[in-house]
Amino acid sequence: KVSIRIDGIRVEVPKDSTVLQAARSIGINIPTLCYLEGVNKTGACRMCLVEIEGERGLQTSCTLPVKEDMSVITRSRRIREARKENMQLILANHNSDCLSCSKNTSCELQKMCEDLGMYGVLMRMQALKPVDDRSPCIVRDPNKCILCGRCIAVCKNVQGIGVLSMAERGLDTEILPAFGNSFEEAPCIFCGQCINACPTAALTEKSEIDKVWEALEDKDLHVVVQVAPAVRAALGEEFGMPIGTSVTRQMYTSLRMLGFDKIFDTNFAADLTILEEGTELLERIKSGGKLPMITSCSPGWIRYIEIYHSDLLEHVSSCKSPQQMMGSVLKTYYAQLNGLDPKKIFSVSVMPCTAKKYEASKEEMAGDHGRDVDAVLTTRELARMIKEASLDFASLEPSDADEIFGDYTGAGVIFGATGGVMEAAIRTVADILEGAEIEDIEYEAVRGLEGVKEASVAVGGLTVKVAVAHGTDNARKLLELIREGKADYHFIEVMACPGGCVNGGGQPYVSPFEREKFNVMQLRAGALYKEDAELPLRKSHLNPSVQKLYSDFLGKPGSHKSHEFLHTSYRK
Ligand code: HC1
Ligand code: SF4
Repeated sequence: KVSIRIDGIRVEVPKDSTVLQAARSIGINIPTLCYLEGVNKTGACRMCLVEIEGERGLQTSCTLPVKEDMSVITRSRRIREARKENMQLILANHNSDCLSCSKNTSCELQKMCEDLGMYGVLMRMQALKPVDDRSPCIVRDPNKCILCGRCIAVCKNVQGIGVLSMAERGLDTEILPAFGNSFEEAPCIFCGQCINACPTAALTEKSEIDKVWEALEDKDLHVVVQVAPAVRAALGEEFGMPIGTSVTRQMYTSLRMLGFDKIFDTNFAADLTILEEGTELLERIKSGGKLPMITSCSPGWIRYIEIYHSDLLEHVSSCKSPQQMMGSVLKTYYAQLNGLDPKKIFSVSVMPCTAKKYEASKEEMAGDHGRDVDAVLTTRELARMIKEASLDFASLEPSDADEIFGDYTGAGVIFGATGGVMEAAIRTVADILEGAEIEDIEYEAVRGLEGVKEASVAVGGLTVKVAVAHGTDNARKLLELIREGKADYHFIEVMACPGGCVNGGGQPYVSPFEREKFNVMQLRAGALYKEDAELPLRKSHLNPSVQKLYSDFLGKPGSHKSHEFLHTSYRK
């Protein structure tokens, strides 16, 4: 420990702290736009300036290590003026059209202007630079970028990808994919982690809200919606509810009030995925197929392995993701069942993810019926639609999803947290291997936020070895083990985003202060595990509606029809 003084207050902090961290530990929230705990540590924005007694210049507290007995001053006329001057420089290069900006009221720059009292400062940029909306998922507006570097840091240090960098100099400086490429060419995996790290609206998802409103208003279309597991664990945050509040049944009501004809749940398709994937795994084990088999539900992850490790693609399960399985089943079986023309069904999904927009647009995710999924909204976009429709979300009466594609088990719910797909798979595979109903179904070893998790489960005379990775940099570690022949696992779960879908690139924005105060991933995951524990059925193969889909339409898991509608192939 080191003892220092901050504005005259004695404080003891760990010796590897920065002055910024020390100040925050006693409730002095020194302002900063570039620092993001665990992600980005720079002195780029120069808002966190402090004085050190006995030293001359102002220093950036985010990069300044504490020293025994140092005396820090965080507020003085000099500091206030310097911060304001720096803010003026930022604003001279920022399109401050706050009222019509998608980050209005959740923008860190806006809030900091208010905190600093930047009243009466004229904010007008000279000339606007072109906005890059060439990718299917991410829009980059250089006129909103304040060059904080958080997006560069999360892409490189957290995801291990590194497609973003600073280009040009002086007033022309921009952060963008190398050589001015589009995100698609970069190549970016569309995980959207950079969007979540951005303090302003320089990076946002490509909105499909208008497309969905248009479909909802088209009397000729039958508009169905599915909602991903992780959405329910975070949507409430957009309406002021605490992080970790589950809003499943209010969410269904809101979708009905928005005008969707049927409300379905991706959790149903998650159960379906377990049957297909579990069957594929057992088949690979029995017949000496490629092992370890790796999950295929996270589209950011699929794009990552397709682009960066395509030599290992044979390890990936051929299952489409639950989003796409649901889309495909709705335009075939559901259409048949209800005498609907698949071309008149407009299928929407609500996802915690930006890469799902790309997944739904892939050529291989369509058939005679057209696209499996016609439009993908992020959790944030759904919240915006609810606000546009003036619904008082918190006071909506809870209701249920529609039969039969709204029926699910606890195994489907936990897909949204890292380790959840694996746990769901083990619950089913273990019962099949054991030939009996196993009662103890909480597989704690695959839960939690460790980067790479391992477990082995002894069932039916076989020891099934599994591993789980979340965040592509952790996935890379497992891929390297496979390449070196050192990965003797049967099954690996990979999710592109750290924490899994609960922390997807389409989830509600969390401010840096909330990130420091709460374990956001754990709280959101907790909401899913709680819902799982409260459900009467918690194993995918026990879902009676999935059983009905097999008996009426698909035959059995892994059948010819399943392969036609529920499986896919990959791009080398
Ligand atoms: Fe996910 Fe999935 S869990 S990928 O993380 O397999 O996005 O929530 O919908 O498709 O079910 C995301 C979440 C989601 C799929 C499922
Ligand atoms: Fe990097 Fe992901 Fe952002 Fe693409 S979406 S630039 S891969 S952080």
